Amino acid sequence: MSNAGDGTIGVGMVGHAFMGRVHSHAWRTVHRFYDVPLAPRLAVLGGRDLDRTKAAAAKMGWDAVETDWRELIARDDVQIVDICTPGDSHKDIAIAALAAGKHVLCEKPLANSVAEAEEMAAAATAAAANGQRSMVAFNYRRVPALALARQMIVEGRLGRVRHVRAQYLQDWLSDPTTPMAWRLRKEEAGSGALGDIGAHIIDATQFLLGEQLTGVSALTETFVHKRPVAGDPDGRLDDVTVDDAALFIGRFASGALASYEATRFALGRKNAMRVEINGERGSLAFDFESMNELSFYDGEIDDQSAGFRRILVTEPTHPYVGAWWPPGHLIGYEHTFTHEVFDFLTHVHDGTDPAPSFADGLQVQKVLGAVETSAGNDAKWTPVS
Ligand code: SOE
Repeated sequence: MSNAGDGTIGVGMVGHAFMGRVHSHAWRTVHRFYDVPLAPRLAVLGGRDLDRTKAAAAKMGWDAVETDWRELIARDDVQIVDICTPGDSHKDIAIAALAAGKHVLCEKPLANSVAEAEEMAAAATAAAANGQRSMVAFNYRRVPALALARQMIVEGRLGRVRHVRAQYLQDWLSDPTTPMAWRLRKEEAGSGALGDIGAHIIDATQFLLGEQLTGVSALTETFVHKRPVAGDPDGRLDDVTVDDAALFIGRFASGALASYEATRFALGRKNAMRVEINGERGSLAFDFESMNELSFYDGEIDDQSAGFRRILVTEPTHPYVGAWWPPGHLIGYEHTFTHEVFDFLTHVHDGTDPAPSFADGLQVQKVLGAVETSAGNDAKWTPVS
């Protein structure tokens, strides 16, 4: 679906903080590096404050602004709605955009509850019958090294998977004087480290294995219960109402066992999204802080040379890499979002359904819900349902 048949498609993005900035970079660059069937036009930026949204639009290259997302959705120059807001608005914006005939890209996690995610998945399924596409922005699936890992697993290089070990370690909240933020309020974020970064490793591991978690046992903890409100002259403290860290174990449908850790208190770890997978014939290990590398242990090699070897995932034949630089020149975090919008635009043009779908986002939400239920019941084993 492109307006005026000129091979372009209008994007309206709601939210212009961190995710808005990196999504804007993706929409600006994708057709300058990939042969996309539809070139995105950065038509409208949505934000609550007019002056701040105008400044953000000027800086990030958006043509117009709206301070009411309902007006943004209604515009004829918008065919794709990109949701880059906190989770408490995802459902209302996505369902309204789908009802208005738009395609929808929604940041993770899909919603703040299973019930909301169920409504969104149902709306997306109905809209797909009308040719509308929707996708959840779990960008780590589009790190070339993890896309390669998925290919290797599909090719059988690991054989049957027995262990999944995933961590997402950050430390930006380790200092108790770090002020309150929307990510620390349950009514806005839904949960803390669990939904913010735990969602990423749940989606990434289900993507890598091509199957779903069926049950979990979990612990969560809030280490700092009150934080200063930025700019408050009286030094007012506000309540942190989400988890600071989540640890859980899980079982996949195939019987593979999994362990997960999500925390924003791992002092010294800045964005260490890590996955290790052990199969009967091989193992793979990845650390986002070395995002252009994938470690592979080939169990088929049984001589003195056996050991983990580093694959530098920068060859033009590696997933997504060919559009960028010569081997060894590396890419970064922002490139994974360009990969994401490239795939989304291709699916919109081809009339096929992107992944992760809203149904995939619902599955992640069900795992998040099971983790919270288990953690609230002394780590009781809890089915994902
Ligand atoms: C958390 O700080 C955060 O910004 C997440 O919200 C993003 O999804 C992740 O990619 C980087 O860290």
